[in-house]
Amino acid sequence: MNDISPAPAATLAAPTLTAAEATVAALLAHGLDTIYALPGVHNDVLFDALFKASDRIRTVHTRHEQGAAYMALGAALATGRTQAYSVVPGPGMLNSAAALLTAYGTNAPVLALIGHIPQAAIGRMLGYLHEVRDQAGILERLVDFHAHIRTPAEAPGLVAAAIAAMRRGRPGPAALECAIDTWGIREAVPAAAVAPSPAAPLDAGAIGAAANRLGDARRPLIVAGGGAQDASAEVSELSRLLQAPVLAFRRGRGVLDARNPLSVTLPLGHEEWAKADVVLAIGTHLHIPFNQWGVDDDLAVIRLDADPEEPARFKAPAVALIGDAKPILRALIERLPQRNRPSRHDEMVARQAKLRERLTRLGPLFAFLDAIRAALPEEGILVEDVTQMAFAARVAFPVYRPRTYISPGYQDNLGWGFATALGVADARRDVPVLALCGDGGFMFTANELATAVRHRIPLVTVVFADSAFGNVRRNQEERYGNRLIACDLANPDFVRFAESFGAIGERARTPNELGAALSRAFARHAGPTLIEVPVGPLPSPWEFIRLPRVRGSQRP
Ligand SMILES: Cc1ncc(C[n+]2csc(CCOP(=O)(O)OP(=O)(O)O)c2C)c(N)n1
Ligand SMILES: [Mg+2]
Repeated sequence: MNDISPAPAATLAAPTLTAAEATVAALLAHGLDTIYALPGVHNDVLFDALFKASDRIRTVHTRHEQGAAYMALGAALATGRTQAYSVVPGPGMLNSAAALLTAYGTNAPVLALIGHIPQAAIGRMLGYLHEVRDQAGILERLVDFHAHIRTPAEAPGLVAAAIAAMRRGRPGPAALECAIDTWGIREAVPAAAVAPSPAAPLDAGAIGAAANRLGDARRPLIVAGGGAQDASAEVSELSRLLQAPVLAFRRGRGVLDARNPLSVTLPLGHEEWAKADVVLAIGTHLHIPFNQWGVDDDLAVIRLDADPEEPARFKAPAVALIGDAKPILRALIERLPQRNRPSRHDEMVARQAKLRERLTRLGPLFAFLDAIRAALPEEGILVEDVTQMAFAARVAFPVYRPRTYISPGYQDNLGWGFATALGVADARRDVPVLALCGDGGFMFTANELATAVRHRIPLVTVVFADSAFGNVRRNQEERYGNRLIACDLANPDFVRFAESFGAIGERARTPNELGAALSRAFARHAGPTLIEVPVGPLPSPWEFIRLPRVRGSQRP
């Protein structure tokens, strides 16, 4: 992990910089213009360097380290660009760890800049402030690339190596540590090297094989995951040529516009999986289809993934395409045998209408989602927390564009939503952003309302307040003989809570009231708004999500 070639020797012309200044200069050279951060003595010199560069890089400080890391994560997921956060070692680093874990799970390029105890004391357990056993070892488990800045001269090279590693193969987070007494060392520093990102060569043989399989397919299906987000045009074209439905659950939503009848969520995707003969899976673990719906030898699964190890993890693929989805799909489309397929438009329109009819069984879940969709402009971004409302949204909320539906993916990390949405809204101040939260999840990072007010972040947060970890409560009711434990919640008055921070607070009791409150908030687009929606027990969305095995007999 530390196999970084040393930075080139400084020339006489190189300016003298502190390690902190060199690190900030390297961030700037890579186009970063914001750092989410919470200060402390270990990083004072870094913050001083950020002060001096504040005309070029904004420092957005939060009220807890998890807020800083989630904001960087949100900004990365919304933009696809590298984002950074900085926190103190030990407790600061650990406070940010769940966000780093979720950045790993969502392949988000988040760079963590973590302080450290004095260089000479590392590993000696002398009881220094914020000392933790083997901080590097902890970080190495959470990220793919980790390094330690030991001198100013090596800072530019290490920043460049971290950023290159975050883009190479399967993208993801990286961490750089620097000791309290290293940040301020001054020496000649070479100019910040900008990491080139060479395009990976395409495997023409594999692309040709995939094109032939798909061209011959009787009933092809495309499954889009987070790795397909930047290949929306290509996925859409391939879907049209093959008349193949595109299934997305969480992180692939919006890759194919939901207004296209070939765009499907789990219920129709499940029906398609049962009948498909060839599946093209793009940037997804295929976790639900493989583990819940089953797979057999009559189904040829073509995997396209940035991670060369991913395709064979569960079952050897028919064809593996390794690399970025966009150029590979472009080449695949060019190689696709010409074949006129009958349009599935009318069939899919009818099936979509039937499904929407069934989804109305979700009652208030469906009606509130409908009101949100009507109020949120098509370029608006929805960030889901882990709540019944979001579980329903995954199957019932239409998403029109890529990167407009932000989900924690397989971590399903309760409480990430509000702070992550703050990062989304900070990085995309040009579009409306909505956080969809339950009362349980919102309170994980509700303190960051202060951050939203301080930095005037125009986020609109909807809190569905059922005074419960409602999803947990339903499980206890249905599966554990109604033995309710640890699931009831005492809430603040969320409207007054928001107002006490200087945010706008509103209460909406019906879908109509919610729609009106949302329209007012989006029109204001200034500072944070919190809308409380008091609800009772909600209908279960799980019949649309937990679907039965339809292929193969073996359990995995
Ligand atoms: C970090 C984390 N802790 C716990 C859970 C388990 N969990 C999933 S949903 C849920 C309840 C969420 O409550 P709330 O946000 O109020 O939404 P509701 O279910 O009431 O709609 C819990 C505790 C989780 N997914 N992630
Ligand atoms: Mg709740």
